Amino acid sequence: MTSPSHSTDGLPHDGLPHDGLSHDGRPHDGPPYDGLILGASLATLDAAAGYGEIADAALAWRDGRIAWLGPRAQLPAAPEALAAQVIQAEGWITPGLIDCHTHLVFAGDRAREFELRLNGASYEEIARAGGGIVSSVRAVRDADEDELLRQSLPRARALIGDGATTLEIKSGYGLDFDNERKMLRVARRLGERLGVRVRTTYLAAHALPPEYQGRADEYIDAACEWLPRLHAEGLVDAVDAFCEGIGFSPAQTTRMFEAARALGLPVKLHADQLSDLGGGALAAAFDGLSADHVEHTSLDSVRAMAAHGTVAVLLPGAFHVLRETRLPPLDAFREHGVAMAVATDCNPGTSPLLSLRQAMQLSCTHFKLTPEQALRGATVHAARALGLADAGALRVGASADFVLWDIRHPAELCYWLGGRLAQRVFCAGRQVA
Ligand code: DI6
Ligand code: FE
Repeated sequence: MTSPSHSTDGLPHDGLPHDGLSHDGRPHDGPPYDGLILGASLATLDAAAGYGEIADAALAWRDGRIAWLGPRAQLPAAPEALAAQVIQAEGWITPGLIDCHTHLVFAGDRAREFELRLNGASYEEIARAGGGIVSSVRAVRDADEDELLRQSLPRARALIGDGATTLEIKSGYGLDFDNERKMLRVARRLGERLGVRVRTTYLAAHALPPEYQGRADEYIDAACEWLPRLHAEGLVDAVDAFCEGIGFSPAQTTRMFEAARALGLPVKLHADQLSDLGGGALAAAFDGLSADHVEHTSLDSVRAMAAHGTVAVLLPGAFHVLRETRLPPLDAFREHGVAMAVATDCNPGTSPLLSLRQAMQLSCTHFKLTPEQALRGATVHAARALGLADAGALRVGASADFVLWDIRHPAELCYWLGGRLAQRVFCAGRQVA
């Protein structure tokens, strides 16, 4: 963490308003644990490979953190003596899912544009009809903060109901100071309202707003100038850019990243989605947390990412919706030991995807990840892509973020298309769905 900053409601800005983590020292007169869940199998993912299965397990938490886990038969005392809340369970418990790349704060939708496209309209015709990314910018600018929150809440609830306990949320449809700020404030408020961890990412370098047409460098100057002001309000956890022919150049991206580095903020990048501009290597050069999309990433970039520990975030939702055919360099990532995360990219244009489990499913079908790799990609590796040390795996001391699933084997998480598998979702020891 960088400076001690605060969210819109003056809460600590790690995104966990009710985490109970600051209650250390509070005398506990009652049983040692706040909660205990018994009988399910655990997939801890707490080792380099495998699910980390513990059959007929028990998991206990206190003050928002996992306090004990293991086979139920090894519990140190009778369950009722250990926790006030004892839950008898069946099925499997995994770490809470981590959606490490979303644009879920937006207004309106682009369903009509989707329909026009399938009726044969070209991008130019859609743009002339007021569609495309600028239509989302217009809708965000027209909505006040409460309205933007109201429209974003059901999307966040859908992701949480399907097992997500951490949401990364980007700005990038405001494209001016007040509207980027509004988006980031809404992201913080979503975390506070729903009791999940939210990590915000400043993505002013997403698209060129109409008022800066032909003046991209001036726009980047402005976006770099807004960043410290938003950071001072505790609204920014990381910085991202869309480095692409239709986005911003590597030089412009570099300037944005330098502004981030000056504030000690980590960076991530929309890299090599439609063409290879060396985005993977650029993210790595700034010790980036992640390079995302990466369909066109070169072997040089893969090597640079491996050397700097930059995670490759796979976004199969956009790949699917855009009917892309160029696969990310999956074998090279594996060969060079680049961790692969999986995320929804939830956005109104290219990935209107409201289930991280569905993204995992798509990563198996399109990118041939195994179900175990996909689950690791939406937990352990997603945590790394956000710089989170205490989430993503079930282990003593980690945040008590976990999901009880109505399944017989973890592969089912990637097997079913749709449906409701999450029975209970806990974030920092509190039930959030
Ligand atoms: N890549 C994407 O997939 C989204 N943004 C980006 O840089 C698309 C955003 C949109 O079309 O609204
Ligand atoms: Fe994206």
